[in-house]
Amino acid sequence: MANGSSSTMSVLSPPDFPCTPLPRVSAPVLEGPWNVIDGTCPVVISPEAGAMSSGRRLTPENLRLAFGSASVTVTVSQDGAFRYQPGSRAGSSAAARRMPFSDFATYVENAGTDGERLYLSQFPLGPTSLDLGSDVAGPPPLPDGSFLESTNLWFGPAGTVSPLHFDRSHNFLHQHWGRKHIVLVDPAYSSLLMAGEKNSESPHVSSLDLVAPGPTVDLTRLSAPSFEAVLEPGDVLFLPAFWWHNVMSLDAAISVNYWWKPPIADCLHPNFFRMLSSRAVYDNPSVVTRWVDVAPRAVDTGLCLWLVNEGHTFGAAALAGALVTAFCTRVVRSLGLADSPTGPGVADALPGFSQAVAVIPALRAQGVIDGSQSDLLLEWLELAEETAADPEPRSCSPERTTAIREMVQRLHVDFGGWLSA
Ligand SMILES: O=C(O)CCC(=O)C(=O)O
Repeated sequence: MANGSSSTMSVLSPPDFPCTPLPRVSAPVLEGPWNVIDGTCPVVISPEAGAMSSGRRLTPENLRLAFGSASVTVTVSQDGAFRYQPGSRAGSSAAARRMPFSDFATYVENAGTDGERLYLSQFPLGPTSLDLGSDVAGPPPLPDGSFLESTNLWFGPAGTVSPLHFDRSHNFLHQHWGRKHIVLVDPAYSSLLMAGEKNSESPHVSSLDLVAPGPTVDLTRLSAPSFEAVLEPGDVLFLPAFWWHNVMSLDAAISVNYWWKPPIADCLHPNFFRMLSSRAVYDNPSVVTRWVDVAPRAVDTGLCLWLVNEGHTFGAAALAGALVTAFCTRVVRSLGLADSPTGPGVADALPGFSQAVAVIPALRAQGVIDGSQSDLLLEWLELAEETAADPEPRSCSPERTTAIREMVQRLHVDFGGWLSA
């Protein structure tokens, strides 16, 4: 197994699921990186490929000059692993400390590899925060029609670990200084990775802890095939949305990452469908457009039809169920039928589920829908409740798949004009 780690870092490789080295592009990519990148496959792009915009790489000295003694908030870990803590921002641990950047840089350069560790993680860069200057190497060009959502700095000592998690954005992780060991797991194996509860703050975080004392990344704890790479200075990792990753700094390291919204076609994974069946989507199906780019479609029954035709029955059913529930809830409100439910258990129920069911006879009585349309909406509300209750996306039997496809088609034909987020 590839292991470019310094003597104090180690990686244990499992006998059953050996790590595969990540593909690497080193030959010049004259026609741009998107001729060699597939939006669903991770790849490392070497500096010789010439994919980055030209410019200098960041060094600890550059950062000292840029930040000076400005106060920064760094996160603190007792064993080097910066585990997600509910209530804190993504990727951080509960413990945080404010200190002058210059003190932090001195700490990074002198830190040992065990005991307490500090990390300046996911520090947003840009004109409204700290701008490092236009002569710093920028990201490779994004695909046409895509725009950067955020740019972040990661600076910490050797032995720092960002434990196994996924993000819902596409990512270029550019290594400026030092090396990082990356483990990646295909989202197809999500059910083996012990993801956080889907309605929690951390559905994107695995409770499988790969960090062993040493510091060591212990891949024998992983019951899924994985890819690995050591990012050297100048390397750029294309990390597709929804891929699981564990990142360990082998040296004092500086990286900058660039996140952008992925097209929905790159996101057809169980961990995305699981999010589609979460309460956030039932509350407001249009939230999906904050996560992924659904263009040229909208969040409507046409998108559900597309999903089911692509073979993603669970995702199609989850989204269609959310659209029907949201539609019925809107009607309840506009007809002034809503009484605000309170009491034990209400917060756990799907938003407006019982009210949504109650509105259907009213619509029928007013002649807005006929009997078979009323049955269809009721069937959808039941399916919505069932899908939302599933902790994991289920694969459906062929009969069930056919039945759901027919239900989606009927929904699209009968209610397509009404049901959009
Ligand atoms: O470099 C790190 O520590 C983590 C980076 C990461 O998780 C990301 O870019 O998504």
